[in-house]
Amino acid sequence: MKLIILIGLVASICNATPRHSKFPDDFLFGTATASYQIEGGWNADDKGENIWDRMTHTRPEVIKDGSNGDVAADTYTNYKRDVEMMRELGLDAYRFSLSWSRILPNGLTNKISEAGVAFYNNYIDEMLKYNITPMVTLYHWDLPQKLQDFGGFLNPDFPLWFESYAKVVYEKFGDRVKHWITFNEPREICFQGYGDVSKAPILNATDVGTYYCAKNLVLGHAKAYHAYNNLFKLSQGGVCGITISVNWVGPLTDSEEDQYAAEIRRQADWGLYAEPIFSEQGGFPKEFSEIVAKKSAEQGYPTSRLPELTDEEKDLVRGAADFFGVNHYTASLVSATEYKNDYPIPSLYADVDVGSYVPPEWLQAESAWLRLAPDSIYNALTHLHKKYNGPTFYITENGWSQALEEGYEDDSRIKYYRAALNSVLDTLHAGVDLRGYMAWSLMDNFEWMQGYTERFGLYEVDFSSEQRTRTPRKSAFVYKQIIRTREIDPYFEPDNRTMWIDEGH
Ligand code: GBH
Repeated sequence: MKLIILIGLVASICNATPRHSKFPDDFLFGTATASYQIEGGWNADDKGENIWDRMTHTRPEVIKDGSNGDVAADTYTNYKRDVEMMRELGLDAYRFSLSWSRILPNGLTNKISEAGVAFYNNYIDEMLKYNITPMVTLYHWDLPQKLQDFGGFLNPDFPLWFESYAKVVYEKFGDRVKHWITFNEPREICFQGYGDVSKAPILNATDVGTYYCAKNLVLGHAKAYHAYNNLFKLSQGGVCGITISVNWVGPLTDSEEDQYAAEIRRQADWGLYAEPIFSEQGGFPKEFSEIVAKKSAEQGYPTSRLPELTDEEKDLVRGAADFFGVNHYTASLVSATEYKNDYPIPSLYADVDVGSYVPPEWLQAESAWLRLAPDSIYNALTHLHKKYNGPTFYITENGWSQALEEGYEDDSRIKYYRAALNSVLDTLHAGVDLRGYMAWSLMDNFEWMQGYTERFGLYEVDFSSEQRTRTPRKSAFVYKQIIRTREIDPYFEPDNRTMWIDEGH
């Protein structure tokens, strides 16, 4: 009798939150990586130097373990093993990025590297042999150094440089690549690279770096989008979008002040890049623009530190995306008055002027900024869905870090992926047009300023071995099972550590 009551109780708890239980058959499951983080071959053949080569070679002290991506996971030689891992996992898709200076050693199109193009041709063809859909990012942070010498994203010609590079790429690979992403994470490029010191080129122009970069970035994106639409889409039939990092930012309390504070923070974090492209009215986010304009005037600037887009520029950028790529990892709660930090004045976060709080009960990853925040995918995507009138989405990154000692047993990563994928199911159930999910990452790689001290891989990489040996972690088996069955079994445990390739992959 008691047992029956217990079973009934357990069953009713499990049913308490009704879930959309299966992923659609055509939902794209994949993993993601980025060129500088995995490729190595930093000076192979005629590859040109990029800003990460330059920074890690001249300022190794800015990287936690003094390391660099000179060899990384050596995908430049191991690309067939990468594709074998994709087959082991049973991936539908694989997202990776192109190294601009591997294709155009000087950044400009006067010289195209045959060896660089051949490398990507081989990588892509190897995926297609096994029906794995390539999803290609044109820019994941490794700008040709030559272009940085001219100011990089701050040069008004940046949009033209990017458009020319994009045309070369569509021309070379567009017969086989049907999913294009222009930029990975504008905020990390502009704020962290130009407005701060946490990504190359560590410019620390806190006053205007982020904002000038944002303008040229969205213009460059729009030019590359239109180049695809006007010159390639008809014959190649693909889609082109952009990936923006959207961590959930909610109000700490229900008060109007906190809700407004959260909105301002969202406008500064991702609205700067999403609003000009996806909103109906176009241009930079309204309230945040007004704040920056007002502060700039008080600070004695002749014009707002956040430049305006002209009407013509607004028209060029508005609607310039076939899909919205979302990189999502975590969440925070924002307060109008509490938990404020000191920020340099003027700077983006001084402009935003809100406090932010992370509940200690949210499970902490190895990365200081990363926690498992409940329902954060659902919260972020349903918010964007409403705000921007139901665009098509892909989750282009989502993942969890552990310390390098942790090895095979990555139960916290498994917990994170299950929670995230349940949130994806809730998002689908809410009617959001979400077409795919890319786990970050296929394998351990160079984690930017953290070097090799934080590991995001479904596969562990032995960076001390010549072959950069890749070994599946427990999470790899769990993800494989989810992809195969199209559902999340909360109790699934792999039998042993031996990987295999299913028939048909
Ligand atoms: C992604 O960015 C990147 O696209 C990918 O290359 C990277 O490997 C992956 O995340 C994992 O980090 O240290 O407090 O200054 C995710 C967004 C935003 C996460 C900046 C790290 C640093 C916060 N990133 N954040 S802090």
